[in-house]
Amino acid sequence: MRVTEIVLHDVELPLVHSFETSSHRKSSLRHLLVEMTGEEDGKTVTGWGEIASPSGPFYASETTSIAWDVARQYLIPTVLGSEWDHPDEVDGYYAKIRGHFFAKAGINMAAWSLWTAARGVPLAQALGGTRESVVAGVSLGIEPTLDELVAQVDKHVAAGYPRVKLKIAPGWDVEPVRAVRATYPDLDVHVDANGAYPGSADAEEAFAVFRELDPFGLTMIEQPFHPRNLLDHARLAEQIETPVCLDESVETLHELRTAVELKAGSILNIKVSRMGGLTVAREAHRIASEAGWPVWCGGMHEFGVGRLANVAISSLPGFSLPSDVSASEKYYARDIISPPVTAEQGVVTVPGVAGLGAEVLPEVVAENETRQERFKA
Ligand code: OSB
Ligand code: MG
Repeated sequence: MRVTEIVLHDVELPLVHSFETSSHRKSSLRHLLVEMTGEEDGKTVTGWGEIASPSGPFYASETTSIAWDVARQYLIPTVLGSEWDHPDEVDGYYAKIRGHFFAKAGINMAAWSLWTAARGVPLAQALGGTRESVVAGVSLGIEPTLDELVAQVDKHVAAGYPRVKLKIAPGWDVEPVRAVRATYPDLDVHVDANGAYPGSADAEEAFAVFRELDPFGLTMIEQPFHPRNLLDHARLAEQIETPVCLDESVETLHELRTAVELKAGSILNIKVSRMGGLTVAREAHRIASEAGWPVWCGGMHEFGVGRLANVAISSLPGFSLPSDVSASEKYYARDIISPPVTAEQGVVTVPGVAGLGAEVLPEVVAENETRQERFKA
Protein backbone atom coordinates (compact mmCIF):
# COMPACT_ATOMS: atom_id res chain seq x y z
CA MET A 1 0.00 0.00 0.00
CA ARG A 2 1.28 3.46 -0.88
CA VAL A 3 -0.32 6.39 0.97
CA THR A 4 -0.94 9.15 -1.57
CA GLU A 5 -3.17 11.61 0.27
CA ILE A 6 -4.53 12.40 3.72
CA VAL A 7 -7.36 14.83 4.44
CA LEU A 8 -7.90 15.97 8.02
CA HIS A 9 -11.48 17.04 8.84
CA ASP A 10 -12.50 18.91 12.00
CA VAL A 11 -16.14 17.96 12.61
CA GLU A 12 -18.61 18.97 15.32
CA LEU A 13 -21.82 16.97 15.89
CA PRO A 14 -24.62 17.85 18.32
CA LEU A 15 -25.32 15.28 21.07
CA VAL A 16 -28.85 13.92 21.50
CA HIS A 17 -28.52 14.11 25.32
CA SER A 18 -25.86 16.18 27.08
CA PHE A 19 -23.31 14.15 29.03
CA GLU A 20 -21.65 15.02 32.32
CA THR A 21 -18.63 13.32 33.88
CA SER A 22 -16.70 14.14 37.03
CA SER A 23 -14.94 16.94 35.09
CA HIS A 24 -17.28 18.57 32.57
CA ARG A 25 -20.62 18.71 30.73
CA LYS A 26 -21.04 18.56 26.91
CA SER A 27 -23.86 19.08 24.45
CA SER A 28 -21.90 18.66 21.22
CA LEU A 29 -18.62 16.95 20.40
CA ARG A 30 -15.77 17.86 18.09
CA HIS A 31 -13.72 14.99 16.64
CA LEU A 32 -11.19 14.86 13.80
CA LEU A 33 -11.60 12.50 10.88
CA VAL A 34 -8.61 11.14 8.98
CA GLU A 35 -9.39 10.34 5.34
CA MET A 36 -6.47 8.32 3.98
CA THR A 37 -6.13 7.45 0.30
CA GLY A 38 -3.74 4.81 -0.94
CA GLU A 39 -2.78 2.93 -4.07
CA GLU A 40 -2.21 -0.79 -4.36
CA ASP A 41 -1.95 -2.88 -7.55
CA GLY A 42 -3.18 0.08 -9.59
CA LYS A 43 -6.31 0.51 -7.44
CA THR A 44 -7.08 3.69 -5.48
CA VAL A 45 -8.80 3.08 -2.13
CA THR A 46 -9.86 5.30 0.79
CA GLY A 47 -9.92 4.51 4.50
CA TRP A 48 -11.13 6.51 7.50
CA GLY A 49 -9.92 6.98 11.03
CA GLU A 50 -11.24 9.09 13.91
CA ILE A 51 -9.38 11.18 16.46
CA ALA A 52 -11.88 11.12 19.32
CA SER A 53 -9.98 13.20 21.82
CA PRO A 54 -12.24 15.21 24.10
CA SER A 55 -11.97 18.93 23.28
CA GLY A 56 -10.46 19.77 26.69
CA PRO A 57 -7.54 18.21 28.61
CA PHE A 58 -9.61 16.56 31.37
CA TYR A 59 -9.76 12.87 30.42
CA ALA A 60 -6.20 12.91 29.05
CA SER A 61 -3.77 15.75 28.39
CA GLU A 62 -4.51 15.73 24.66
CA THR A 63 -7.11 18.18 23.30
CA THR A 64 -8.72 18.33 19.86
CA SER A 65 -6.64 21.36 18.88
CA ILE A 66 -3.41 19.75 20.06
CA ALA A 67 -4.30 16.54 18.20
CA TRP A 68 -4.88 18.61 15.05
CA ASP A 69 -1.45 20.25 15.34
CA VAL A 70 0.39 17.03 16.15
CA ALA A 71 -1.34 15.15 13.35
CA ARG A 72 -0.52 17.76 10.70
CA GLN A 73 2.98 18.69 11.86
CA TYR A 74 4.38 15.40 13.06
CA LEU A 75 2.30 12.32 12.27
CA ILE A 76 0.95 12.86 8.76
CA PRO A 77 4.37 13.77 7.26
CA THR A 78 5.79 10.40 8.42
CA VAL A 79 2.95 8.46 6.77
CA LEU A 80 2.43 10.41 3.52
CA GLY A 81 4.14 8.62 0.62
CA SER A 82 4.95 5.61 2.78
CA GLU A 83 4.69 2.07 1.41
CA TRP A 84 3.75 -0.82 3.65
CA ASP A 85 2.40 -4.37 3.52
CA HIS A 86 0.42 -4.31 6.76
CA PRO A 87 -1.15 -1.51 8.87
CA ASP A 88 0.86 -2.62 11.95
CA GLU A 89 3.92 -1.13 10.23
CA VAL A 90 2.44 2.37 10.27
CA ASP A 91 2.97 2.77 14.06
CA GLY A 92 6.70 2.37 13.41
CA TYR A 93 6.86 5.55 11.32
CA TYR A 94 6.00 7.71 14.30
CA ALA A 95 7.40 5.54 17.08
CA LYS A 96 9.73 8.36 18.16
CA ILE A 97 6.80 10.66 18.94
CA ARG A 98 5.87 10.39 22.60
CA GLY A 99 2.25 10.36 23.74
CA HIS A 100 -0.52 11.82 21.54
CA PHE A 101 -2.35 8.50 21.50
CA PHE A 102 -5.66 9.90 20.23
CA ALA A 103 -3.97 11.45 17.20
CA LYS A 104 -2.01 8.25 16.55
CA ALA A 105 -5.20 6.18 16.93
CA GLY A 106 -6.87 8.14 14.12
CA ILE A 107 -3.96 7.48 11.76
CA ASN A 108 -3.59 3.81 12.71
CA MET A 109 -7.36 3.27 12.33
CA ALA A 110 -7.36 4.91 8.89
CA ALA A 111 -4.52 2.58 7.82
CA TRP A 112 -6.45 -0.51 8.98
CA SER A 113 -9.61 0.75 7.30
CA LEU A 114 -7.76 1.44 4.05
CA TRP A 115 -5.93 -1.89 4.02
CA THR A 116 -8.99 -4.02 4.83
CA ALA A 117 -11.08 -2.14 2.24
CA ALA A 118 -8.38 -2.77 -0.39
CA ARG A 119 -8.20 -6.49 0.45
CA GLY A 120 -11.95 -6.96 0.65
CA VAL A 121 -11.69 -8.25 4.25
CA PRO A 122 -13.93 -7.16 7.16
CA LEU A 123 -11.93 -5.19 9.75
CA ALA A 124 -12.98 -7.51 12.60
CA GLN A 125 -11.75 -10.56 10.73
CA ALA A 126 -8.39 -8.94 9.93
CA LEU A 127 -7.91 -8.17 13.63
CA GLY A 128 -8.56 -11.77 14.65
CA GLY A 129 -12.16 -11.30 15.79
CA THR A 130 -14.13 -14.45 16.55
CA ARG A 131 -17.60 -13.09 17.37
CA GLU A 132 -20.37 -12.25 14.93
CA SER A 133 -22.03 -9.92 17.39
CA VAL A 134 -20.93 -8.00 20.46
CA VAL A 135 -22.82 -7.15 23.62
CA ALA A 136 -23.17 -3.43 24.19
CA GLY A 137 -23.44 -1.60 27.46
CA VAL A 138 -24.32 2.04 28.04
CA SER A 139 -22.46 4.69 29.94
CA LEU A 140 -24.68 7.16 31.80
CA GLY A 141 -23.42 10.55 32.86
CA ILE A 142 -24.04 12.37 36.11
CA GLU A 143 -27.65 13.61 36.10
CA PRO A 144 -29.05 16.63 37.98
CA THR A 145 -31.18 14.38 40.24
CA LEU A 146 -31.44 10.70 41.28
CA ASP A 147 -34.88 10.49 39.60
CA GLU A 148 -33.45 11.66 36.29
CA LEU A 149 -30.67 9.10 36.59
CA VAL A 150 -33.11 6.26 37.28
CA ALA A 151 -35.21 7.46 34.31
CA GLN A 152 -32.10 7.17 32.10
CA VAL A 153 -31.48 3.64 33.41
CA ASP A 154 -35.16 2.75 32.75
CA LYS A 155 -34.90 4.00 29.18
CA HIS A 156 -31.78 2.00 28.37
CA VAL A 157 -32.87 -1.18 30.15
CA ALA A 158 -36.15 -0.96 28.20
CA ALA A 159 -34.11 -0.69 24.98
CA GLY A 160 -32.48 -4.00 25.95
CA TYR A 161 -29.02 -2.91 27.07
CA PRO A 162 -27.84 -5.56 29.55
CA ARG A 163 -25.17 -3.43 31.30
CA VAL A 164 -25.25 0.06 32.68
CA LYS A 165 -22.25 2.06 33.77
CA LEU A 166 -22.79 5.03 36.05
CA LYS A 167 -20.39 7.93 36.21
CA ILE A 168 -19.56 8.76 39.83
CA ALA A 169 -17.70 11.57 41.57
CA PRO A 170 -17.23 12.55 45.22
CA GLY A 171 -20.72 13.44 46.49
CA TRP A 172 -22.45 11.45 43.71
CA ASP A 173 -21.54 7.84 44.43
CA VAL A 174 -23.28 5.73 47.08
CA GLU A 175 -26.72 7.36 46.67
CA PRO A 176 -27.01 6.93 42.87
CA VAL A 177 -25.92 3.30 43.20
CA ARG A 178 -28.44 2.72 45.99
CA ALA A 179 -31.20 4.35 43.88
CA VAL A 180 -30.45 2.22 40.82
CA ARG A 181 -30.09 -0.97 42.88
CA ALA A 182 -33.47 -0.32 44.55
CA THR A 183 -35.17 -0.80 41.16
CA TYR A 184 -32.63 -3.15 39.57
CA PRO A 185 -31.22 -5.56 42.17
CA ASP A 186 -29.69 -7.93 39.59
CA LEU A 187 -28.71 -5.66 36.71
CA ASP A 188 -25.07 -5.68 35.54
CA VAL A 189 -24.06 -2.27 36.92
CA HIS A 190 -20.64 -0.74 37.29
CA VAL A 191 -19.30 2.67 38.24
CA ASP A 192 -16.64 4.85 36.63
CA ALA A 193 -14.98 7.62 38.66
CA ASN A 194 -12.62 8.89 35.94
CA GLY A 195 -9.94 9.22 38.60
CA ALA A 196 -11.91 11.77 40.62
CA TYR A 197 -11.10 10.45 44.12
CA PRO A 198 -8.08 11.80 45.99
CA GLY A 199 -5.45 9.18 46.68
CA SER A 200 -2.13 9.19 48.52
CA ALA A 201 -2.34 10.73 51.98
CA ASP A 202 -6.06 11.50 51.58
CA ALA A 203 -7.02 8.08 50.23
CA GLU A 204 -8.70 6.89 53.43
CA GLU A 205 -11.91 8.86 52.80
CA ALA A 206 -12.16 7.46 49.27
CA PHE A 207 -11.45 3.94 50.52
CA ALA A 208 -14.40 4.34 52.91
CA VAL A 209 -16.69 5.24 49.96
CA PHE A 210 -15.56 2.19 48.00
CA ARG A 211 -16.00 -0.09 51.03
CA GLU A 212 -19.56 1.27 51.25
CA LEU A 213 -20.11 0.49 47.56
CA ASP A 214 -18.67 -3.02 47.92
CA PRO A 215 -21.88 -4.83 49.05
CA PHE A 216 -23.92 -3.50 46.06
CA GLY A 217 -22.58 -6.26 43.81
CA LEU A 218 -21.12 -3.94 41.19
CA THR A 219 -19.36 -5.66 38.31
CA MET A 220 -16.39 -3.32 38.73
CA ILE A 221 -15.20 0.06 39.98
CA GLU A 222 -13.48 1.79 37.07
CA GLN A 223 -10.56 4.17 37.51
CA PRO A 224 -11.21 5.39 41.06
CA PHE A 225 -7.91 7.26 41.45
CA HIS A 226 -5.62 9.49 39.40
CA PRO A 227 -4.34 7.71 36.30
CA ARG A 228 -0.71 7.75 37.44
CA ASN A 229 -1.58 6.50 40.93
CA LEU A 230 -1.28 2.76 40.43
CA LEU A 231 -0.32 2.16 44.05
CA ASP A 232 -3.66 3.21 45.55
CA HIS A 233 -5.46 1.11 42.92
CA ALA A 234 -3.42 -1.88 44.11
CA ARG A 235 -4.16 -1.12 47.78
CA LEU A 236 -7.88 -0.74 47.07
CA ALA A 237 -8.05 -3.94 45.00
CA GLU A 238 -6.69 -5.80 48.04
CA GLN A 239 -9.35 -4.39 50.37
CA ILE A 240 -12.60 -4.89 48.45
CA GLU A 241 -14.36 -7.76 46.70
CA THR A 242 -15.51 -5.64 43.73
CA PRO A 243 -12.97 -5.88 40.88
CA VAL A 244 -11.01 -2.72 40.08
CA CYS A 245 -10.91 -1.81 36.37
CA LEU A 246 -8.30 0.49 34.82
CA ASP A 247 -9.04 2.97 32.03
CA GLU A 248 -6.97 6.22 32.02
CA SER A 249 -4.09 4.51 33.88
CA VAL A 250 -3.21 2.39 30.87
CA GLU A 251 -2.02 4.46 27.91
CA THR A 252 0.83 2.16 26.94
CA LEU A 253 1.64 -1.54 27.14
CA HIS A 254 4.33 -0.67 29.72
CA GLU A 255 1.68 0.60 32.12
CA LEU A 256 -0.41 -2.49 31.46
CA ARG A 257 2.48 -4.78 32.37
CA THR A 258 3.20 -2.71 35.49
CA ALA A 259 -0.48 -2.79 36.53
CA VAL A 260 -0.62 -6.56 36.09
CA GLU A 261 2.57 -7.01 38.15
CA LEU A 262 1.28 -4.67 40.91
CA LYS A 263 -2.23 -6.21 40.84
CA ALA A 264 -3.53 -2.63 40.48
CA GLY A 265 -6.74 -4.05 39.04
CA SER A 266 -8.14 -7.19 37.46
CA ILE A 267 -10.13 -5.85 34.49
CA LEU A 268 -8.93 -3.64 31.61
CA ASN A 269 -10.97 -1.13 29.69
CA ILE A 270 -9.28 -1.09 26.28
CA LYS A 271 -9.96 2.10 24.37
CA VAL A 272 -8.67 2.12 20.83
CA SER A 273 -8.44 5.93 21.10
CA ARG A 274 -6.66 6.12 24.46
CA MET A 275 -4.00 3.58 23.50
CA GLY A 276 -3.14 4.81 20.00
CA GLY A 277 -5.10 2.58 17.67
CA LEU A 278 -6.11 -0.92 16.72
CA THR A 279 -2.60 -2.40 16.58
CA VAL A 280 -1.81 -1.56 20.19
CA ALA A 281 -5.36 -2.38 21.34
CA ARG A 282 -4.98 -5.89 19.91
CA GLU A 283 -1.64 -6.26 21.74
CA ALA A 284 -3.18 -5.01 25.03
CA HIS A 285 -5.88 -7.65 24.59
CA ARG A 286 -3.20 -10.31 24.20
CA ILE A 287 -1.25 -9.23 27.30
CA ALA A 288 -4.41 -8.88 29.42
CA SER A 289 -5.70 -12.27 28.30
CA GLU A 290 -2.36 -13.89 29.23
CA ALA A 291 -2.61 -12.28 32.66
CA GLY A 292 -6.16 -13.57 33.11
CA TRP A 293 -7.71 -10.07 33.02
CA PRO A 294 -11.04 -9.91 31.17
CA VAL A 295 -11.27 -6.85 28.92
CA TRP A 296 -13.99 -4.72 27.37
CA CYS A 297 -13.90 -1.88 24.90
CA GLY A 298 -14.54 1.57 26.28
CA GLY A 299 -15.86 4.41 24.17
CA MET A 300 -15.14 8.09 23.72
CA HIS A 301 -18.59 8.92 22.32
CA GLU A 302 -17.16 8.13 18.92
CA PHE A 303 -18.79 9.14 15.67
CA GLY A 304 -19.48 6.22 13.32
CA VAL A 305 -15.89 5.63 12.20
CA GLY A 306 -14.42 5.19 15.67
CA ARG A 307 -17.58 3.36 16.76
CA LEU A 308 -17.09 0.74 14.01
CA ALA A 309 -13.44 0.30 15.04
CA ASN A 310 -14.69 -0.33 18.59
CA VAL A 311 -17.19 -2.91 17.33
CA ALA A 312 -14.43 -4.66 15.36
CA ILE A 313 -11.96 -4.89 18.28
CA SER A 314 -14.77 -6.03 20.61
CA SER A 315 -15.16 -9.15 18.47
CA LEU A 316 -11.82 -10.54 19.78
CA PRO A 317 -12.20 -13.44 22.23
CA GLY A 318 -10.89 -11.73 25.40
CA PHE A 319 -13.57 -9.00 25.20
CA SER A 320 -15.81 -11.02 27.47
CA LEU A 321 -17.55 -8.09 29.20
CA PRO A 322 -20.07 -5.78 27.47
CA SER A 323 -18.39 -2.94 25.57
CA ASP A 324 -19.32 0.77 25.24
CA VAL A 325 -20.47 0.22 21.68
CA SER A 326 -24.03 1.43 21.95
CA ALA A 327 -25.99 2.49 18.87
CA SER A 328 -25.05 5.73 17.06
CA GLU A 329 -28.54 7.10 17.85
CA LYS A 330 -27.81 7.08 21.59
CA TYR A 331 -25.49 10.03 20.93
CA TYR A 332 -26.11 11.42 17.43
CA ALA A 333 -29.36 12.04 15.58
CA ARG A 334 -27.49 11.78 12.27
CA ASP A 335 -24.18 9.91 12.32
CA ILE A 336 -21.52 10.43 9.63
CA ILE A 337 -21.80 6.82 8.43
CA SER A 338 -24.41 4.78 6.64
CA PRO A 339 -25.70 2.46 7.86
CA PRO A 340 -25.26 3.77 11.43
CA VAL A 341 -24.30 1.39 14.24
CA THR A 342 -27.50 -0.15 15.60
CA ALA A 343 -28.15 -2.28 18.66
CA GLU A 344 -30.88 -4.91 18.84
CA GLN A 345 -31.70 -5.65 22.50
CA GLY A 346 -28.20 -4.48 23.40
CA VAL A 347 -26.45 -6.57 20.77
CA VAL A 348 -24.49 -5.05 17.87
CA THR A 349 -23.87 -7.17 14.77
CA VAL A 350 -20.25 -7.14 13.63
CA PRO A 351 -20.25 -6.00 9.97
CA GLY A 352 -19.35 -8.78 7.57
CA VAL A 353 -18.42 -6.51 4.67
CA ALA A 354 -15.00 -5.27 3.60
CA GLY A 355 -13.22 -2.58 5.60
CA LEU A 356 -14.89 -0.62 8.40
CA GLY A 357 -18.32 -1.95 7.45
CA ALA A 358 -20.18 1.24 6.48
CA GLU A 359 -19.79 4.20 4.14
CA VAL A 360 -18.79 7.62 5.39
CA LEU A 361 -21.36 10.19 4.20
CA PRO A 362 -19.40 13.09 2.63
CA GLU A 363 -22.40 15.45 2.83
CA VAL A 364 -22.82 14.92 6.58
CA VAL A 365 -19.08 15.45 7.11
CA ALA A 366 -19.18 18.63 4.97
CA GLU A 367 -22.26 20.02 6.75
CA ASN A 368 -20.69 19.69 10.18
CA GLU A 369 -17.10 20.48 9.29
CA THR A 370 -15.40 23.59 10.72
CA ARG A 371 -12.05 23.19 8.91
CA GLN A 372 -10.25 20.83 6.56
CA GLU A 373 -6.66 20.39 5.42
CA ARG A 374 -5.40 18.28 2.52
CA PHE A 375 -1.93 16.74 2.39
CA LYS A 376 -0.53 15.17 -0.76
CA ALA A 377 2.47 12.86 -1.08
O1 OSB B 1 -14.26 7.11 31.05
O2 OSB B 1 -15.33 5.87 29.73
C1 OSB B 1 -14.97 7.00 30.07
C2 OSB B 1 -16.50 9.48 27.57
C3 OSB B 1 -15.57 10.49 27.61
C4 OSB B 1 -14.50 10.39 28.47
C5 OSB B 1 -14.34 9.26 29.28
C6 OSB B 1 -15.27 8.22 29.23
C7 OSB B 1 -16.38 8.35 28.37
C8 OSB B 1 -17.45 7.36 28.28
C9 OSB B 1 -18.04 7.17 26.93
O3 OSB B 1 -17.86 6.76 29.23
C10 OSB B 1 -18.92 6.00 26.76
C11 OSB B 1 -19.30 5.77 25.31
O4 OSB B 1 -18.63 6.24 24.36
O5 OSB B 1 -20.31 5.08 25.10
MG1 MG C 1 -13.69 5.21 31.97
